[in-house]
Amino acid sequence: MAITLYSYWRSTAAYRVRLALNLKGLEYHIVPISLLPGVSEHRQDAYRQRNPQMLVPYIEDGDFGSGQSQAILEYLEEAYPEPALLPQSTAERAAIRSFCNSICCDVHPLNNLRVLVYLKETLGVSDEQRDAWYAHWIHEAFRAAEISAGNHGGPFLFGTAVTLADVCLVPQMYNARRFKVTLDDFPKLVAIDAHCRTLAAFEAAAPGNQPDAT
Ligand SMILES: N[C@@H](CCC(=O)N[C@@H](CS)C(=O)NCC(=O)O)C(=O)O
Repeated sequence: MAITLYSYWRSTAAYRVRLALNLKGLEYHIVPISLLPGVSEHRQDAYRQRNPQMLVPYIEDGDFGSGQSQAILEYLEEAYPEPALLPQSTAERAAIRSFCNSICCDVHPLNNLRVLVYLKETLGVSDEQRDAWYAHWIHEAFRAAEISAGNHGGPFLFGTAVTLADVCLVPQMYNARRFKVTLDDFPKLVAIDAHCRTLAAFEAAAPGNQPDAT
């Protein structure tokens, strides 16, 4: 079946899905959806008819279609189980999902484009205040992650195999750097991120290597 991913090069949520697709060795076609202010293809009718949530990513796999990166990651794990991005152990799977939620539910929604635009354009906060808001929520989650990062050995977040935890960590690290958040307090996360990015699947998913990167 042909897989199509509606993606934006800088979207951390789309970056997660690109990573999972690459790690599973799946072929897919990218349709770029520009989130650039003034372009906003994700808010236009053509895309809204496909995904009324007006967010990227969105995936189509034959007749199946879904938005929401977490739902897509779980779909891919179930539909294409090999190589697995979750371990066999139920407890470890829960721990990995817990980390993923700390990024995808507790950080990302607070720092999403529409939130940052609302802070600035509707509430009138300065660029400095907006950036402080952004860094604050990153630091909250990364402080917790840094404490447990060494608990499973390395070189990945949960030991010797790449998992969905790394798939969620690396895009958030990219986004933190994009917004110039200091990462000095998180040496273990920095090392894990650097290791992940040596893998070809991560390199191919990187924002700068996407067809719509500018
Ligand atoms: N919970 C969603 C979040 C998706 C999301 O927020 N995508 C961002 C890009 S990373 C987006 O489309 N933003 C458009 C906007 O904020 O208007 C997911 O995990 O897929």
